[in-house]
Amino acid sequence: MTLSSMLTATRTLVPALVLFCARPALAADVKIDDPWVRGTVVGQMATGAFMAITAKQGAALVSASSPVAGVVEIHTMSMNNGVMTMRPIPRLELPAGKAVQLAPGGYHVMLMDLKQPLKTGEVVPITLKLEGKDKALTSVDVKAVVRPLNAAAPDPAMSHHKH
Ligand SMILES: [Cu+2]
Repeated sequence: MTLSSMLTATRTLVPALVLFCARPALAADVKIDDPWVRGTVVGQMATGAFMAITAKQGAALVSASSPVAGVVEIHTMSMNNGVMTMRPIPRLELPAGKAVQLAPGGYHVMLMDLKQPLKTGEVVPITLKLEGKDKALTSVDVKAVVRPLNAAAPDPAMSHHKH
């Protein structure tokens, strides 16, 4: 049995109720900061979701899903021969106590097969599936706010500027 088929089997066997009950315990252990999604225009099929994830005990982000997207992947972005390319990764390690940044130009949750345009100010529900140190899978619900298409890297200071 491969690791991925084992994970699939685990996912299928764990009743939703158990995930629900496990959430309050995990909520204290995983902190999601500033989740947002880059807005899209009509006809655009994909966009990125960004946030900072801190797992107190250490964990790994193994998958994600959202009702607005047919396919959701975890991506990394890097420079290859001077070209920015992104590719899916099977898991994103979250070292204990360290804030892992999902930000433009780097790691992101890729929302693909979008069912409708995402307008500024809308809230996009995203469910993150995390694997704990004990290999147990838990879901964390995130509400990501849609920011304008041209939004750059998250800068919390920006929102406090008054012009
Ligand atoms: Cu991507």
